[in-house]
Amino acid sequence: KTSKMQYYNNPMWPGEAHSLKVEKILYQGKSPYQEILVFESSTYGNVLVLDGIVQLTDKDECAYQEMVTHLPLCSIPSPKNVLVVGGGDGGVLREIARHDSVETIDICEIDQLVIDVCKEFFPNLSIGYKDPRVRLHVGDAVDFLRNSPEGKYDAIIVDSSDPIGPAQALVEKPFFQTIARALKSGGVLCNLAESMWLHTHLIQDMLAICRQTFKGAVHYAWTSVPTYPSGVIGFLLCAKEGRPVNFLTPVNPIEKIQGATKAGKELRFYNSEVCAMSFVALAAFPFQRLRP
Ligand code: AAT
Repeated sequence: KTSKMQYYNNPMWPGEAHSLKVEKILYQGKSPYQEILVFESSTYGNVLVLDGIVQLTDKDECAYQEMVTHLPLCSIPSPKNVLVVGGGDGGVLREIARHDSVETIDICEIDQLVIDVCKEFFPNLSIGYKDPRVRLHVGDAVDFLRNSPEGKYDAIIVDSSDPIGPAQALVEKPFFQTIARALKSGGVLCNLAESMWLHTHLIQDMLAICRQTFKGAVHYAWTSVPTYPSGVIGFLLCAKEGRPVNFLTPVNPIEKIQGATKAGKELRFYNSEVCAMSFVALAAFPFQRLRP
């Protein structure tokens, strides 16, 4: 029922839209937080859409989930306690489970309906919930982090939606402060950080907040995800002071983790070279150069 004008009027990317051919609508519903749509596309497999925005597709989810997970987890020697914010589909859980050193995986997703719908239509992602280390918390991540013990996590991965709707508070300074508090010294954060083509100012604001909040290191990485607006997505990598962290050269490379890339469960996108490449600064978007 959405009109053409609405498609070109999303305030996050005014004047543009990306289209995928729909073969079949698989699910349409409304939770207390958002509108949820799942359809089968002709070229990208099943697609999850929240409030009119593509969150993932079977074809290119690997790029996003592998990067958002392994960029932080490979940057610390032996991650044990990990928290996922958002990520109700389970794809990030699936990727964290590749790390043998991990003992607990907490996930705080606001919307139970996203979890249920993904269990039905995205079995390759929701398989992440089958790992016995996973503990699911359904609720707002802002409250969850406010109440979480100080210094609990080695890594926090913020896999949340765009900052309009339930994820609005997740780009503001108080939220980053609660993340820093919940991290161990030398712990790391990987936060979804939008497109450098579309959200230059938002990224600069988030970088400024993070540079005040995380004294270890703050870096911007980006990768290609064809079904996200402008075809790229960025990540903010932040380290709490306490141990030197070099995000560009993994101290815990995925290639050396036993069982991480077992036959039949190979990674499809991330490796240590892709990691190094993702931090390369572009002349037009010199996010890394603001502070060495
Ligand atoms: N891995 C798929 C990618 C996502 S899903 C983002 C998830 O964050 C959604 O399931 C949403 O319900 C959840 N979420 C949003 N706000 C909160 C909150 N305050 N607390 C907990 N969970 C939340 C992201 C795709 C990015 C799209 C880029 N354009």
